[in-house]
Amino acid sequence: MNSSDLAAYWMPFTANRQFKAAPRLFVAAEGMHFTTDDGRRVLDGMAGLWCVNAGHGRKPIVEAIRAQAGIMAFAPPFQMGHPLAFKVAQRLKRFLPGDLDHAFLTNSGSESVDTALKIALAYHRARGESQRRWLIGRERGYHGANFGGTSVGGIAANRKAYGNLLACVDHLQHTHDPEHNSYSRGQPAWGAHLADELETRIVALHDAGNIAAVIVEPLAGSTGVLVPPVDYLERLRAICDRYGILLIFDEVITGFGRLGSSFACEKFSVLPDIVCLAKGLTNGAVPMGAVVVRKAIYETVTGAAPENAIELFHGYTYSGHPLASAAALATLDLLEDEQLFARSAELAPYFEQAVHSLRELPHVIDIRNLGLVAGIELAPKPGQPGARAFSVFQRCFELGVLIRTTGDTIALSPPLIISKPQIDELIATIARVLRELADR
Ligand code: PXG
Repeated sequence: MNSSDLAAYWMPFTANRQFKAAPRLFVAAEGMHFTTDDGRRVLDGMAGLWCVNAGHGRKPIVEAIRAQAGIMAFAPPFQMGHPLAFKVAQRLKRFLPGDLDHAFLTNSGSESVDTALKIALAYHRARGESQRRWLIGRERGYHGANFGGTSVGGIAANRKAYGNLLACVDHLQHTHDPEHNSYSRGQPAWGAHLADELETRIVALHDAGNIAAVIVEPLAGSTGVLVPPVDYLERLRAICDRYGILLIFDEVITGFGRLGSSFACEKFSVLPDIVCLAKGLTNGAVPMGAVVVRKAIYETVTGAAPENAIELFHGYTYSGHPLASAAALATLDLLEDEQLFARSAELAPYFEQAVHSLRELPHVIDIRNLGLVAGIELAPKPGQPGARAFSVFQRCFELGVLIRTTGDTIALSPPLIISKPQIDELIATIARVLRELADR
């Protein structure tokens, strides 16, 4: 494609002018690899964008989408239904712990987050506590790109162009302190006390009776992989319980096997009130998200409306889209049939050893990991934040390996089907590039 072919598309979260001057295009994908437009195979160290957990081009998913496209590609989701959407919700209920029993279907993580925030507000209103309007996020959190998610999100660059955002939003501190928890393997021992700020500052300032919900990523992905300290999520849960505040886990990245368990809430044995899902739900093959809520939330919101009335004025034309539903059902079957959550857990110690082997390499200042996700933080170039990691990304791509960088952190999140030799290749390529760039 020449530069005039590229001009019209305004690319998301991309340096458009830089990209269009030197484009990187994928045209095919299978298993652990993408193929570029010039025919090179690239090892996928990122599961696409944290979503292709079962690997690319998986036949059962492809076939399910193909078949459903021929049977019925669309059915109206409001006041009508089709069986597959109900089956997806039923399957999610089986996958998730406790009484997380009811799923609202969306088309992305961003829509899941905004849906979850609305459900939290509607729930308190249905209980006669409509003054509970404050939504509490966390610094460095990423909850998608819509207005609600941007508001509770804590990444400055994502917020600064967009004015005041939602009014009643506050943020907890993030959990990373290089002095105390750098180079942790798995969960850092330090930092549980940071959850107490919910009580000592946020509840003290706004009053619990005004707070609707707290939303966190159990493991913060986008900001550069921040692993929750031991006992941190447990403390958040306890404080929320004490004050009737809903706890929302944004599991858009941590769901579907990424942490070596089905979901983070299961891994950490902390039951949230609402879970946001997307990405791995369909293996990235068709856009789909879900918001799974505990029984009491569904029953309270639906129970507060008259029998024949719409209970929640919210939804999307493509909620529970037939192709997405078909892809989700095939994906959930595949994850189960191939026991990919267990595989992720089995590979995790090997992956941990491999990523921590980068510790002594040039520019590395921290390494963090859990399950099959890792962050390798590099010292920024003076005055050019993000530039160093981006040059590592570009060189790895030339050498046939896809990594993701965010700020100056390299994020790794390979498909759960990765083999040990492929983990070695991924890490060896990063090591080679860091050595090459030692003086730059
Ligand atoms: N919540 C979380 C925790 C996410 O990671 C979203 C919500 C939004 O999902 P959608 O499907 O609306 O994009 C995400 C998305 C990165 C990166 O650089 C991560 C995401 C998106 C784009 C880039 O790590 N995660």
